[in-house]
Amino acid sequence: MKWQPEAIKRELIQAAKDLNIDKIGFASADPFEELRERLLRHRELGYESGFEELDIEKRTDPRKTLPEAKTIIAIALAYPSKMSDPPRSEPGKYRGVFCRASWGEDYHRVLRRRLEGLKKRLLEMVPEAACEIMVDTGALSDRAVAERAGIGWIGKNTALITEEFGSWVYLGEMITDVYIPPDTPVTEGCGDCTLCIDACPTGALVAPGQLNAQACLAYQTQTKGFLSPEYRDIIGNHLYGFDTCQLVCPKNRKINFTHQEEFRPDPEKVKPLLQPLLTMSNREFRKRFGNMAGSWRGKKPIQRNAILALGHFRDHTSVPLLIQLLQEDPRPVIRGTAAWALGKIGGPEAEDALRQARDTENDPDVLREVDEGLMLLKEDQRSHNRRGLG
Ligand code: B12
Ligand code: SF4
Repeated sequence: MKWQPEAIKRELIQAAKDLNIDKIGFASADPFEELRERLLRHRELGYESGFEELDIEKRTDPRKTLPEAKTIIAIALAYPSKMSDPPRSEPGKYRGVFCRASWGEDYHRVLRRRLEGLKKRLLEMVPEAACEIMVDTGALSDRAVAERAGIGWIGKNTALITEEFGSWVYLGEMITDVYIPPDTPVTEGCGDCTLCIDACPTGALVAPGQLNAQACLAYQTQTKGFLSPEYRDIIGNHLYGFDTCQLVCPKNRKINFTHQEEFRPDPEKVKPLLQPLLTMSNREFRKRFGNMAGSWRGKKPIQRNAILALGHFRDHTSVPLLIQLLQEDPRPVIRGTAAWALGKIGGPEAEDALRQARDTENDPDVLREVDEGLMLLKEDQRSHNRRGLG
């Protein structure tokens, strides 16, 4: 039997329900002309993160991936925004946080499994169909696809926002050469609201719907080198990703869907104690965090951010550990960041260790951080004296 396009669509919508997919939409596979212009401007302005596909033609023309492409099937899966029983940060037991998009099992795997389920159903109907699945790491803009497929609309914070789940959704798609009637985009918008733009601590939302990714803290938590000084105080205890522009959004108010079991957070993993992170072996890291989306950049950025967080909390109990890192860690980024945190925390042991490092350290980047640490200590002492505490 030959399936008609409308019937294929109906069957896939039913399959999506059976597969526990929260939203499904269908879009034509025509090139994304407006997006191409937007991406070119974005690149010229230096707003890219470097994590995007480089080839703009490939990013905007599905046929560069699948030459006979006719349809893109877009899906969205809701993830939780709240933890039921979050562990508390307390002196000596301070904790870091992973963003919500890193809660539970890595969403790339989860969405891919769901899309494989849809592909199987499509192949039962059209055995000769060609299909290409993408989740995040594919060439296309998942948001632009989801918008065209009527899954939601793009907010001023650049997120794809759905009516039911707010922006707490992951996106994925499957390009196919099978024609399926497309859906129409949603017309809702932000109206006069500018809460996300006002709340962004670095001004990364340079215009409605336009993000300078280089200034976005979500990006900055994922870099592998030293964190630029301007972000060190605002990064707080964020170990991976950043949610502020979604947390302030009224479209996300009271939205917390926990029905996707894979995304339920393990509180000890997504809000882990900071100090134990610093001495973790690669093996321990992979075992504990390897199945989370937030582990994709490896152990070093997480450890660097954990050190910054200890500095942020001024956790005196972490001084011996930070001194050990400053003296022994083979990675300059870790030694240097430890020096900065020691300067931030202060105290005689921290000062001695920094002075000693001044004589023993050879790496120029680390030496710069040691000097910065000593300067922070001096500033702190001066302000103590001014307040009559010295
Ligand atoms: C690179 C990247 C990043 C970079 C840059 C993000 C960015 N906004 O450009 C960094 C590391 C900063 C990042 C952060 C995050 N990311 Co990210 N990221 C991506 C990735 C791989 C590519 C995005 C990209 O090409 N950006 C360039 C911009 C120009 O394109 P775009 O955002 O895709 O689409 C824009 C255009 O379509 C444009 N547009 C089109 N028409 C029009 C019309 C008008 C009038 C306007 C104004 C704009 C406009 O607006 C869209 C939104 O910016 C996608 C996966 C993918 N393959 O698409 C995930 C993705 C966008 N990220 C995702 C998530 C969850 C996040 C974080 C929430 C994670 C976190 N908590 O830290 C944050 C959110 C920060 C933010 N406000 O964007 C989800 C978003 C889901 C959703 N509901 O929107 C995606 C889709 C991954 C997925 N498959 O689920 N990310
Ligand atoms: S906070 Fe306001 S402006 Fe920003 S995305 Fe949400 S509704 Fe739009």
